[in-house]
Amino acid sequence: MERKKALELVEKQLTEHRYQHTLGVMETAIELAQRYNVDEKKAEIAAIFHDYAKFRPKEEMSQILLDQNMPSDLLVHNTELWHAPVGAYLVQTEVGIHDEEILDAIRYHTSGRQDMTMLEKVIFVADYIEPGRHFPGVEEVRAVAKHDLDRALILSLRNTMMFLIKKNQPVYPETLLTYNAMVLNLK
Ligand code: DGI
Ligand code: FE
Ligand code: FE
Ligand code: FE
Repeated sequence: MERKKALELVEKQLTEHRYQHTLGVMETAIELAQRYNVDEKKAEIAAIFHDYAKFRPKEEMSQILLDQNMPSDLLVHNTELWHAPVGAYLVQTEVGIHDEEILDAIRYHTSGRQDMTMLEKVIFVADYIEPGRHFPGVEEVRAVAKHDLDRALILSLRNTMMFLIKKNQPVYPETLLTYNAMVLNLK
């Protein structure tokens, strides 16, 4: 799909702020894809659609999670986790994107998963470091992403988990499993 068409479709789903975030993720994902030899076109499309479901009503998202047999433990965890798998589903059914690599990059962009593909890592890290992000620690992750995508992913997972723990919030098991798998694989 052409970039212009994809952006038109996603803009309708998002607030202006979230659309600007999406443009930042797109630019950053393309840069990372070039740097780490990942398919740029797939990175562009996955980035454009990664937050497609962000503003769907919670009732619609939980219904899709149930109907589509998505991991049921998502229902008891933070609702922020839902838009990723629901987005993968809606991008397939409403937008007609069927590329499994792109859909997986959308599906796992919030929780992460063990054995992430390079495209999944690019989207996850781009989402965290795009120029519109301003939280503590983001500069370090931006710097590390210039030479080591795995370490940048570990840092973003660590920061996210620490942020949740400091707020007395649960950590979705898949996020911790992603962190553990990445650290165990570090060379
Ligand atoms: O949709 P975005 O805001 O662009 O970013 P995202 O899809 O990565 O969502 C991140 C939010 O999800 C972040 O504010 C933390 C929250 N969250 C809640 N529980 C978890 C979680 N993120 C992860 N990775 N794991 C959790 O268990
Ligand atoms: Fe998201
Ligand atoms: Fe993220
Ligand atoms: Fe995002």
